[in-house]
Amino acid sequence: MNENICAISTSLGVGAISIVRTSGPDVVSIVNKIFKGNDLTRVNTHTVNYGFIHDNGEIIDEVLVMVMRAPKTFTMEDVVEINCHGGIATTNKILELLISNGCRLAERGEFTRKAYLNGRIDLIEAEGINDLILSDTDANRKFAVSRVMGNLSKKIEDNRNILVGLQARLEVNFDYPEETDAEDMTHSIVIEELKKIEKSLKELLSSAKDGKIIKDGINVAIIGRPNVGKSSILNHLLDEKKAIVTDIAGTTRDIVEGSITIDGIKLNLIDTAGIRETDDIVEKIGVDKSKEEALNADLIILVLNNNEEISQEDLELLNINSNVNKIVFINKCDLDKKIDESKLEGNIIVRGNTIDTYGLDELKNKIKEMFNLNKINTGDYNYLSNARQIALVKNALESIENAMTSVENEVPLEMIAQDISDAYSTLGEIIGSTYKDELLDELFSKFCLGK
Ligand SMILES: Nc1nc2c(ncn2[C@@H]2O[C@H](COP(=O)(O)OP(=O)(O)OP(=O)(O)O)[C@@H](O)[C@H]2O)c(=O)[nH]1
Ligand SMILES: [Mg+2]
Repeated sequence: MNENICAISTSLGVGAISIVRTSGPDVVSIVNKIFKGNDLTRVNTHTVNYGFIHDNGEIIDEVLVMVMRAPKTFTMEDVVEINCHGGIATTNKILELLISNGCRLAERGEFTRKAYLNGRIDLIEAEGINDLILSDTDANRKFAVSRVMGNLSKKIEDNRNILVGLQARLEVNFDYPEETDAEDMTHSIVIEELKKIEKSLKELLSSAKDGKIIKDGINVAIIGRPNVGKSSILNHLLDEKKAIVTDIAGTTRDIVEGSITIDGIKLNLIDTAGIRETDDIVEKIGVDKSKEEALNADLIILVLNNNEEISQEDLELLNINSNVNKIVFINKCDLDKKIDESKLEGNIIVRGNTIDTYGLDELKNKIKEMFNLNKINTGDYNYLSNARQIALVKNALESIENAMTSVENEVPLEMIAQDISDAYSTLGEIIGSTYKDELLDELFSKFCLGK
């Protein structure tokens, strides 16, 4: 923890400016050794200092150096950041000089890890920081910022506070049963408190899917028989000629992917090979892949041809994955209608074509409705954001439900206290009030270098 670390915090490439960051007890004097300008060991904290980085007198670059003394820094240690000219050679040279003067190259996420271990941020906030860096849509950015600002942490803390209050009140009763001033904890008081937590945790779990949609987007598999216009629909939605379109059935052999955003949410569009019985080995592999995509998607767009009767294959595709949202897009509506829509009863249907944009806006609107994108976007963004958090909330909920069952069965309150304490510590793991080194290694290994 007390080591002096350094890393290039901007992405390494050609750019106007790079930032090399250092953190640790001696970084001010280390940087001072390679800096020509004011004596950095004597400047005020949180100042920007103009000067030069040199290597035994040879000028390496003209720089601005930010000196930030502990504790009001990101890591709560002394932090010095060097703003140098961008480009690979200069930035690497400065990093090299820092290492030869006593810094160690930081591991992935090590600055954030220090910030967490020094108590400046909790684990949810740390994860939020990385998600913010990786966010590629506006919704994702808002979602990550909300966690960086501690909103989800507060929700978890609120529940922990109820639990700790409950524990304290129970303990007074166990320790001083004769104390007449102490509130007599009845089963009904305990159950009321537990119900509040149960409700809050259930809400967190049920809204986690919205968090996943914001973070990962919606995987949309466009499936159907050959030649119905799947690739044309993909191209239309992407507004680019990404997939090859011909009138030869079986044109698309492999999956073709692209993404668009609707209301700030990413749709990962997957165009697939037309599904049919075939002896062609390559096409068969493509067809198998199509079926696999249909099984893994969040939404299937089944494309049918308005100009053809519904075939047995179409009906089979209609039931390919009953667990997933589905929209039937009847394409080629510019041609004569031969399709018998009565066979599609009970399905969400959108009609359109890919000659003009007729139907595509409606398709997007249906997706918005189906996944409640308006609500997700106007929500509080306090969603659980990864499998770790979800698993822990599930465990905590299990302990709460065990406690509730025990209360209902009039089990002595002393025995219920253990479940309450388990729920409390499990919720603590989410924010990282307790942790294991392996967890931190795994979590921070996904971070960018220099963060
Ligand atoms: N009239 C009409 N033709 C269309 C429409 N959409 C696509 N087509 C034509 O239908 C043919 C097949 O289109 P594709 O987009 O390649 O169809 P696909 O479903 O991807 O076909 P495979 O890749 O073979 O499975 C092409 O000749 C397109 O120009 C439409 O809305 N109206
Ligand atoms: Mg195609």
